[in-house]
Amino acid sequence: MALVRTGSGRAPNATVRPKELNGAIVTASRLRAADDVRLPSKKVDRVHRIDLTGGMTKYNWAINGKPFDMSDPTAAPLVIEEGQRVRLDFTNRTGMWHPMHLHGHTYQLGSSGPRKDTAIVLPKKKLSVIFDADNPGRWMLHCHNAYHGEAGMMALVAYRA
Ligand SMILES: [Cu+2]
Repeated sequence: MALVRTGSGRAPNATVRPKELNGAIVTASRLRAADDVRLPSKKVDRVHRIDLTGGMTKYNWAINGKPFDMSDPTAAPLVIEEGQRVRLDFTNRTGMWHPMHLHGHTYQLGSSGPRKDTAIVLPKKKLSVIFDADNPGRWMLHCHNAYHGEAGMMALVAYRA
């Protein structure tokens, strides 16, 4: 437990239990995209498998078994093309949570789930997300646990020129 001061007032007793902690935890699977942001139904043009790999002992966090190479960042991009409907199939092969973040886009969880730019992939679980390739460029896909990202759990998503 920690105490964060944002103004005046007395610190609560160290045994305090905020009543919010007794509520239900809302997970993404219980959320739906609002009508005006839900992706229209469309055939998927490109699928990339994203296996989250590595572990705490060797600290060899990576994607598809290969740590991102900072000295050669464009060496092995996940290629997409403008206009494509893209699906990323995450499989977390590790024993830790990984909040996977894609720059430049928001993806949708399933056919009607929430639009997000970061989604937690639980240990030993799979998660598929879809997005429309509507923002040409080169974008990082990475674990938002910065220690994992810096260790190598990153990839480059690149539009074909
Ligand atoms: Cu991670």
